[in-house]
Parts: sequence; structure tokens; C-alpha cells
Amino acid sequence: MEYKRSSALFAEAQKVIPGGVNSPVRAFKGVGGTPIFIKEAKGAYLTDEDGNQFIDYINSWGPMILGHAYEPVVNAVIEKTKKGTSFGTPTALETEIAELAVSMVPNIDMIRFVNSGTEACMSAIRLARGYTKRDKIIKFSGCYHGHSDSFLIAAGSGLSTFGVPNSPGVTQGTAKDTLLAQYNDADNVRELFEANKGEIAAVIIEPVAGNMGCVPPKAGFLEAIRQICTENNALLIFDEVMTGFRLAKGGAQAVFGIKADIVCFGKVIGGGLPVGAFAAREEIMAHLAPLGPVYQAGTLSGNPLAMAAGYEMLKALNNDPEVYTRLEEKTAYLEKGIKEALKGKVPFTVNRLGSMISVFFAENPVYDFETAKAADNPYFKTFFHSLLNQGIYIAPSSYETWFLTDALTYEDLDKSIEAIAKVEF
Ligand code: KE4
Repeated sequence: MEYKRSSALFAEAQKVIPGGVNSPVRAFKGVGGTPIFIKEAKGAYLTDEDGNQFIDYINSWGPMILGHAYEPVVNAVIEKTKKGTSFGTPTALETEIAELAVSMVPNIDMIRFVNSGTEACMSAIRLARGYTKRDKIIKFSGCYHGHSDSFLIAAGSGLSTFGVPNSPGVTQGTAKDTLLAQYNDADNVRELFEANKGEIAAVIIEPVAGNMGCVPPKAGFLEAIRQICTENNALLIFDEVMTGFRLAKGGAQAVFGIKADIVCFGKVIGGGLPVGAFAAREEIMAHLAPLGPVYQAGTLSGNPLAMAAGYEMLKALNNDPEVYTRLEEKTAYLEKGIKEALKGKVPFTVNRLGSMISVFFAENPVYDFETAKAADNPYFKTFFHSLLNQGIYIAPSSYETWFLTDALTYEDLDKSIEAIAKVEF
């Protein structure tokens, strides 16, 4: 494949945009080479500026669960645009999408819309801190909740239970209130609560991790975290920016039958436009301004275009619950094909839950950040570029999950499996 146009565009972009991208993972730093510039997309397919076509397994990092340029979303946004794009006032559509989301997701009474997953998670921990009047939070190594300061934290050294900044610009003052735990290790969470009695406001978790590659929870892990939070009067925050409306209509809460106290959304809920949200039972949400003292705001929160896109997306998913069965079957088919294609060639393991799937080039099972790190190796780079050159676009990092779209046909899946079988390591 030729990437001449993308290369030229990348050179231009780097002169005026840091790294040539508006979000770091797009720069292909994890795999090397030049990022491809996409010109247009439809259904399961991307077309880049050189006219190359790709089967898309990223789908804008999750939102395009029904395929790119999904007609009802496109038409709704066009019609809405003609009536004005933003008013900074309440609109009826915000109530309609809020009512629909509340009807689809268990255990929430109210929802507040924002413009990104970062904003949703940042606001959720502020709400949890305001509600519990405690300062500390627990997050898990390898989980990502957006780029607000409290989350850009690495594990502290040795026995220290509090975190250290993992980005310049994050202060020690912020880092000391974020504790790091190992994913799938409930005892580690218990130890942190023991060492910080009465000080922890919340545990925030990706119920199925997707930012160290796809790492599902071990049996009983989420139940244990739920119980520990309840015993310690701390809130359990499910970051469902990836899993929300993807794993099921009701997201991970519905899949695992676990009640979180606050749930964060992004990606699918916006149908491809900038939308995040956080939701909880009324007793918690009543603490939010203007009702309560916990401040949170946004000029374009709930704007008409994003709400139009999100509403059409949620309506489509709500009216066709079979979509989740189709996605389960397609992703299981792909998983089987990947295993057959790679068997005996390289050390690998595949993690999957629903339509989230990752291939790790590691001998052993991957169940947390430490074991995921073992898979960040040259095999992945070879795999990525070989597939790209065969017209298959997967995430340009072994720390990302693939997101399937229902627009994929079994012919697309077979083509993808054949391409995987042709990779030469
Ligand atoms: P945004 O602020 O990027 O909309 O959402 C942050 C976020 C929060 N929580 C989870 C579980 C997430 O996966 C994300 C964002 N995911 C990344 C993919 N690893 C988005 C891609 C990017 O950073 O460009």
C-alpha cells in the first residue's frame, strides 16, 4: 500500500499540531511508521487520503458500534444543524435522551451530560469526594479514565500506598490523593482501605479494562470490590466510557449484575459526536450544582447536535437488542479465527468480552497491567503493520482493545482472519 498523501499530510500537520495529532495514540508511536489520514468512512470501512480502504476494528475507539456514517445519526445531525447548533439553554432533546439513557441503564435515576469521557470521570470523582467528604480515590494500574490530573498517576515506590505523578504538570499534592491498586486483585484493594481508613471517597474502575488491551475481570473480582466499597462507605464508580451501551444495553452493570454508585459514559452515547455523561441514583446526583454544592459545568454540554447523534444511536440500540447477540457472535467468530490463524506461529493469548477483544503476543495469560506489559513487543509491531498493509486497521498499540461494529459482515471477518494467517513474524 502507498501512504504518500498521508506522509505529506503528516509532515504538514507536525508543523502546527504537537506531534501532528490531536490525541497521542493516533501518532503510531507504539508501532512506528506514519499515521494514516482518513478521508472518509462508511459502515465497517475506512478510506484514507491515498484511496486505500481498510476494514476498521477501532471504530473511533468505540463509538461506531453501528458503523460509520450511520444514516439515522447523519440525517438527525443534518436536520438539527439547520435549526441552529448551540443555544446554551436547556432543550427538550436533552430530557429525551436523558430519559432514554435512564430507561436503558440499571440503577441510575439521573444523568448529567458533558463533552468527553475525561470530563465524565473527572466530574464523577469530584461528586464522590463531595458526597463522602473524603479526599482519596483508588484507581487501578493500567486503567485509563481520561487525562484529568487525578488519573495521571503511577504507583508509588515500594510500600508507599499513594501514587506519584506520571506526567509533568501533575502535582504531588494531587498525586497523594490517588491510590493505585492491581487489577483483578481484591486483597490489594482491601489493604489500601486498611491503610487509609475513613479517607477513601471512591474506587473507580473499568469493569472490563480496555486500556491495557482487553482485560476482563476475574470471576468474583467486581463483586469483591462492590462489597469492600459498601463495607467502607466508599462509592464504586464504573467507568463505562468503553463498555457502556457496548457490552449490553445496560452496559457492564447489566452484564455482571453489579450495582455501581456512579456510572461514567462516553463514546457510543454520543454516536460519534463529543458526548460524555455521568449518572447515579438521585440521592447522589442531588449534590450537583445547581441543586447542591458540587460544581460542574460546560458551555457545550448537551448541545443539540451531539444530543441528536446520541439520541439516534441509543434509540437504535434500544430498539434492536439483537445487535448485542450479533456482536457477540461476530466477535466470537473472529476470536476463533484468530486462534486458528496464529496457532503454532508465535506465543499469543486472546482476551475477549463481548465485542471488545485484544491479541497479546505473550506466552502467559494477561489479567493485569504487569502481565499486559509482557506483550508489548516487536511481534505486535509486525502484526500491526502487516495487517495495515493488507487493509485491516487495528489499534496501533498493544495496550488498546479492538471494538467491533455490527456493520462488519462475515465476509469481512473471513478476510481479516485470512490476513492474520498471512502475517509473517
Ligand atoms: P475521552 O476524554 O477520550 O473521551 O475519554 C477518556 C476515557 C475514559 N475512560 C475510558 C475507559 C476510556 O477508554 C477513555 C478514552 N479511551 C481512549 C482509548 N484508549 C480514547 C482514545 C484517545 O485517547 O485518543
